[in-house]
Amino acid sequence: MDIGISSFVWVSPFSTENRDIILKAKEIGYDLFEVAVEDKSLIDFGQIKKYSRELDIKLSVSGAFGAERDISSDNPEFRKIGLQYIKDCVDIAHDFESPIFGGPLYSAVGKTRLVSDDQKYEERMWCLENLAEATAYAKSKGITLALEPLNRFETDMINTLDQAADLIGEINDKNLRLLLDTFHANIEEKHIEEEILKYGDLIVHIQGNENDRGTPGTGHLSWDKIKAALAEVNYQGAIVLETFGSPSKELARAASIWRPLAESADILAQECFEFYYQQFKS
Ligand code: LER
Repeated sequence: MDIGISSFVWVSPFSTENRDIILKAKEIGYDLFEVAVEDKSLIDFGQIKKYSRELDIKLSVSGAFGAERDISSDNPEFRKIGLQYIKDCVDIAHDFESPIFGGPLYSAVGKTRLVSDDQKYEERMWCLENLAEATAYAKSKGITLALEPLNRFETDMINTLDQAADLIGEINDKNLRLLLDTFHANIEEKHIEEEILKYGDLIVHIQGNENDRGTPGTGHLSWDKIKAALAEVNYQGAIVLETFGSPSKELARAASIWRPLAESADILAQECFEFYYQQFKS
């Protein structure tokens, strides 16, 4: 199992100027660096790819879905922008030789409303229409989209793996699969390990976050049960730390990160590596 770390731990938004954090991740011992794509214009993707190859560290790609990148929006322009953003990130993943592009593809982070059944249905139809096109595009590039349930405080659409599996089932394409973020699952699932056993064949990427989004292994997640369940389903993907060392423009209010979650990003990165390595690689 590859162990990785998200650019979000150190910076938001990630830019070419921050490329030294890739070196930090490599020096700590991570196998993989996850580039959170907030603003494409800030990133020289060719340079980042070249640098990661020189360092011999893998890359994965995650999305930042703000209000204007919403394939379920009642604003057709935002749906169009959201679909194009997913396609652009698929191209980036292809260029980076990342097998996946992951995130809450289905809606904007922070969109939480009590809406009528009719509106929910209409938004789901827009979502499915665009998700089908995005999945077909990802398939054409050999990339798998990894759909991430978020907790109820960050989305009103897909909170559980059951709901995600239903949406994936409606598209019914092997290039649309599941991203398990254990921070969100800790809020929405009764037993994370049982959901892993239930959907192990759909889970292609894991963001292994603690219950407080602090250092993994220091909170109350049942990591031994998670490890055993991943072994039982023969999980072959990566596990990546995704927490926020600094508020993200796209996700700030939604992710509600209002205090430091560790002594420093560097200490969090080091301590997470030590935990991940002991838990998942030794
Ligand atoms: C936000 O809480 C989150 O987990 C991110 O992966 C969403 O893009």
